This record gives sequence, C-alpha cells and structure tokens, in this order.
Amino acid sequence: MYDLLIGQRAYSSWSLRGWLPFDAFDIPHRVHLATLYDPGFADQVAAFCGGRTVPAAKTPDGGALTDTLSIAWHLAEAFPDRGLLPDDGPTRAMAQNMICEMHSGFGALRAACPMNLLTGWDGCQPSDAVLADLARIEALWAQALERSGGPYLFGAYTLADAFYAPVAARIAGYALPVGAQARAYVDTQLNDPSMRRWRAMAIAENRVLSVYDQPLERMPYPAPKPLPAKAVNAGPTENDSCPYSGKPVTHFLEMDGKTWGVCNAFCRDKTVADPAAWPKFMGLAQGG
Ligand SMILES: N[C@@H](CCC(=O)N[C@@H](CS)C(=O)NCC(=O)O)C(=O)O
Repeated sequence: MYDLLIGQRAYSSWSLRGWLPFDAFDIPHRVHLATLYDPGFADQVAAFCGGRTVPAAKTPDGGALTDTLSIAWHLAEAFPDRGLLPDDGPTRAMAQNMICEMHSGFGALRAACPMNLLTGWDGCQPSDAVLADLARIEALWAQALERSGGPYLFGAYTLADAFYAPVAARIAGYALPVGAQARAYVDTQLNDPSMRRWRAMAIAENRVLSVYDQPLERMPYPAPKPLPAKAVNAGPTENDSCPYSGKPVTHFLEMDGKTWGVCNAFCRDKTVADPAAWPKFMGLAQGG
C-alpha cells in the first residue's frame, strides 16, 4: 500500500498530477491531506516523509518520493504491465519527453493561470509568453495525437495524460485559445473518470483558498454536467451498506427520486458532486 500526501484538490495541480496515476492505474493507496498556506504545512510534509512540497508518496517498503516525476518513474517501474508508459521504444521516449517538458516548463502559463477546479474565469487575456507556452503544448499534443489517433495522447491513458491534466484544466478554466484538436483533447481530459473523481472530491472537500482569486469575472467551470443528485437528511434508503466501504449507511443522498446511503459526509458529497464518476455507486444505483 502506498501513502500519498496531497494539498487542496481544487488548486494543487501538482497533487493532481501525483494522484492521477494511482487512480487511473488502480494502484492501492491511502490519501492524506495537507493544507497549503497553513502555518503547519511545512512541518506536516516534513513529518510525512522528509519532503517540502506536495504531493509526496511513501512506497510500501518505506521509500520516500517527494516529486511528481519520481512518483511517475517509480510507478512505471513498479507496475511495468499496466501501461503507464507506451511499450514501443520511440513512442515511450516521446511520452517521457513530453512529461519532462511539462515538469520543467510552461512557467508563464502556470503563473498566469493557477488551476482552480471550483470556478472558471472569463476574460483572461493571455500574454505573449502564455501564448508561446500554449503553442508548444499544442505542438506536443498534435505530435502525439496524430501518431496515436487519440483520444488520449498515446491512444490509451498514460502518465503523459496525468501530467497534462492540470494544463487541460487551465485551458478549460480560463477559456484559453487553442485549436480544435487541442480543444477535443481538453474535453477528453475533463471527461476522464479519474479527473471527474478528483474534481468531485475537490467540490466535496470545499477547502476554498481566496489567494487564487483572479481579477476576472467568474464563470461556471466548464466540466461535464453531473447527473442531478442532492444530499438529504434521512432515509429510508434503497441500500443498507455503503457502496464504498460496506459499512452501515449513515449519510444520505437522493437521485432519480430514490434515497441512497453511504457511510460518511465526504463520500456523500463527492457522490452528489458527480454521481456518474463513481462506478461503485452507479453499480448500486443502476442495479437497485
Ligand atoms: N517539483 C515538485 C513541485 C511540487 C510543488 O511545488 N507543490 C506545491 C503545491 S501545488 C507545494 O507544495 N507548495 C508549497 C511550498 O512550495 O512550500 C513536484 O513535481 O512534485
């Protein structure tokens, strides 16, 4: 079992990049929450694994991974049969190259358009430096998508998609100008099940940081429209045990006129935020 320390999901693009491979490739892990901009943050990360930033991961044998790139390379090595990277040599090199360009680059885009999964921002006027970052990103995506045929960069989901997920989230959230091919790839990213689960959890944890507010008009975040669902105070429920934990139900939500139970407030709220993102819940609701 891996342990992964992350920051506030709505804003911590590096945490998203670190977590996506665990979820997308079904790698067992426990998530621990750190709080960016909290005076205790540095001590918390240091106590977790001796690191300074999030995400940070502890391997099952006690190793410390304090960087998204080391997490990615470690997991690709530890799970060689799960397709974290393309098999074919030259394609694999292309994916690794794209990951590295992301990890060390696109500073103008990152600085001008911080990730915020709780709101979109209207009226962003990208600087020349941001436009140059976008042009390079589009060129890299085009190279991969033309080779693979999509919908992900290398056909099926790989670590390269995990690394570019926050970039896609920024392009969407600030309505940045990109061509049709990049736009379609951004939509693929926003519809990706792991990305939807992360955003649903960002909404559920509701840890709002005003430091990321922009001098722009808010607009709804352009995510796929969730199925309508709402939290309710009480049953009776269609189910007795939580679809996530198997424990008795204690928290309730309504969808399609039926009431369902889960075993804690966070899982209720993440389900309400985007029911279709959660296969265990949907399996229950569709079978029930
Ligand atoms: N190189 C690191 C960067 C991680 C990073 O900068 N994380 C931010 C949060 S998104 C952080 O922990 N900032 C707190 C700080 O710098 O003190 C990686 O790839 O993991």
